[in-house]
Amino acid sequence: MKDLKTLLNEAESCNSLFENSIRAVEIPTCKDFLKDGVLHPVKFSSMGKPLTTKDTEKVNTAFPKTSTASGNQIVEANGINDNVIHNKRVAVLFSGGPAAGGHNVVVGLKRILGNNNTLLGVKAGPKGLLEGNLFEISDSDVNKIVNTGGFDFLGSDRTKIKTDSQFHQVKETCIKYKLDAIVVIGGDDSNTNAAVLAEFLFKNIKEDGSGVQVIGVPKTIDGDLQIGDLLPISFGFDTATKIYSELVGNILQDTPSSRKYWHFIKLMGRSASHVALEVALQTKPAITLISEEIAEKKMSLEEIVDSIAKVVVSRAKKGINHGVILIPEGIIEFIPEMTALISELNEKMAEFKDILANKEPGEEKRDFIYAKLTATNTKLMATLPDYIEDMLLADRDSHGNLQVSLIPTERLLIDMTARRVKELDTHVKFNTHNHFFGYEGRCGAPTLFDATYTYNLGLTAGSLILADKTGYIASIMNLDHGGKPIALPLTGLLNIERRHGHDEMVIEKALVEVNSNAFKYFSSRRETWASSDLFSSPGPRQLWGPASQQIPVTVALNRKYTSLLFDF
Ligand code: FBP
Repeated sequence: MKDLKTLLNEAESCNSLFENSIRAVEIPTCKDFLKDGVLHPVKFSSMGKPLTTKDTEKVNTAFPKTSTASGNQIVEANGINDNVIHNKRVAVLFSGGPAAGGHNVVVGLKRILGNNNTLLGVKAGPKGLLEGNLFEISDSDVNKIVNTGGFDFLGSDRTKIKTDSQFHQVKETCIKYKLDAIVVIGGDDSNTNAAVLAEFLFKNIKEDGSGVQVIGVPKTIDGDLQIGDLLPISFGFDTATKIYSELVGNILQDTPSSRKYWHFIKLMGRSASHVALEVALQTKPAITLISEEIAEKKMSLEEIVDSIAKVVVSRAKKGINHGVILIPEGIIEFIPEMTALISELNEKMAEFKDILANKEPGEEKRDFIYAKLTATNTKLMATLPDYIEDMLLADRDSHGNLQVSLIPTERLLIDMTARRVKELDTHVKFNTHNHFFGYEGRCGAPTLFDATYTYNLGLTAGSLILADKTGYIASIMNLDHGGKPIALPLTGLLNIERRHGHDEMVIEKALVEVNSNAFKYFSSRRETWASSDLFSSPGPRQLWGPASQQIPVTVALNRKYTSLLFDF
């Protein structure tokens, strides 16, 4: 019999009772990959549907090799691939923010490539690819990481591969490690990078003149990499939103218990409000702001604050001096006057990048930029508190994105709402707390849905490589009946957007649509949720039992599934 200290020591390095139990959970597999119960790679055939955007013609000209090879056709799994070539050397990397289930993509890849091929892990994301920081992944590695959260097995980063010297470095890594393929597990920006790499590595990389295949896998907790039925959701969204829903549900349960606080909760999701909408549908708080609706209705900051304050006052009149308000992380970029300001700031910060690099953050940086802005924007900047101004002037990430997770919008809204509530009714009690739920949700152990989805995405990505495909992103459709492995041509997803002060070909972010089923259902219920406490507290995510099969509510509503459960 082991003593308690020995048992505690043995739990170190991700060996808690929970972690050891989840490793043993069996992962459902799409039937396309199974023959007599044994795992096999699949072959692909065209679904007869090309994928296009408004800029496809220009994209085809810029990406002639991959767009010609794929014909921008969507392909679907079509039978077992008995003809696979062996001895492929495949590298896999994580790119961007972590999302639960990434480890299972690696597990799926390793298992489908089998022992006749080699899987190499790239350490620390795209930067590791540039530096040639790769190692061979073993069976015991994948047995250790299966069903666990995080990206810690490999690490990740946000390096964008864009310069000639970086492309040259990637080529060197491919030659050094004799790579045949690279799998990029990332969001919209990382998959844009995958499209560029696929084109660059298409041929003349190896001695025989052949190229290196590149396959993308759709990851991001933000849920903004989704393409209707073809790519119902990015992985990590389900786990993150269930973790946030548990936390929000707990706070909701506290509010009528302690009866004295309004909680302003900012939820991660850089641009789109999918996370906020999903958590709202799972927990039903008094108020949820949806950035896309604010942009559509052209609501000013003052109007938003006024609408919140009115709910606070009307609940107070019924004796309800508490509530929860959900705020999407990226809201600031959708408020029309702020959109104009941020867009001008982005242009100016790109134009004066070198000068700004030598300016001290704070007053010096602010004064320099103030002088470059239009009068309207200078005036608007001056009305914002310093804690917002400084964050608007913080460095953009390497893809040109404003780092919205650093902007304390929840604090700004509390300050402004408090003033407005006083103007409306001086007797209303308005005690507040602010929270930001973001990093808590990205690395938790994947839900059964994310564990299953990612494993099958890994099987799909590996099959695409063994079928000699390049320039595709793996996907699984029909989540509610069987799951169908498919792949979308990356060039069919690219369109032209203004970034870093100039036009770039990128994958468009999928935003919340105000005419979607999920938004319409939310808007049909929100007044009722605002006027009384009808919240639900969904509790911790389950890996066993009936609740374990639940998929995101927004996905079920938008895809018109007849149940909330996935079925692989
Ligand atoms: P990805 O788009 O790379 O998946 O990252 C999403 C995200 O989690 C956003 O929700 C958030 O704004 C951002 O990453 C935070 O980034 P960082 O980890 O660099 O602080």
